[in-house]
Amino acid sequence: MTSIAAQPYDYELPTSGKVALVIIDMQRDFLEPGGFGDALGNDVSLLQAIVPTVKKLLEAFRKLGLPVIHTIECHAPDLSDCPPAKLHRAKSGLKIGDEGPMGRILIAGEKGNGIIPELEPIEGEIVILKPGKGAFCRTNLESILQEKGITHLLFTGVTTEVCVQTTMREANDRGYECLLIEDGTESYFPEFKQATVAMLRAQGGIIGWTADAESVLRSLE
Ligand code: C5J
Repeated sequence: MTSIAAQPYDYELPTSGKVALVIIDMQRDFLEPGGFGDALGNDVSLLQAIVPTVKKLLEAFRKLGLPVIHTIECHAPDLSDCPPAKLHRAKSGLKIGDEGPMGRILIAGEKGNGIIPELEPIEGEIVILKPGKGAFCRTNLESILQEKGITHLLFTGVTTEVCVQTTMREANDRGYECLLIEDGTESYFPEFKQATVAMLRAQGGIIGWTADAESVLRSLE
């Protein structure tokens, strides 16, 4: 077993096959103009910074034959899986299901809802379609992890304080050993990212560990 130099202390890696890279919601809807993030009034260009790092991690996992899990925040075209509380939350701009420049906002199968081309999943990788912020909510993620014997999850993606943090908390409560890759996650609000990193690893790693991509990559070599 090797370890990753992490905070608040080193993270022990299990034997290969039990660790997975989780890439949360790297979708056009959050990273490109005309999608959901843009409709909520955010500067989506801020999220582009992590694309090369996530790509590097993805390529390393692929090369080593380690499992990769992609998530996509989306809803059915009839919005039957979108609670009114989520649908009516935004006060202005395009809402979930509205027609936007990249198709209907946050609707499965629309161009804007897809994962950005640089990180497109390949055959054999797990893709979780999720209607909530957390990837365990109304999905089969937990049974997939159990079936594959995955116990350790390394998190990347967007946004740090919403879908990434929610999923990491859900995973922690289910007994998974979670690590957030700091330069592989981003927020529309730099101060929220910073606060999330600090709160996850506070109190002896109450939710998990954090480390940079280089430390992760070095330990996988
Ligand atoms: C949000 C996400 N922020 N992927 N989704 O609505 O973080």
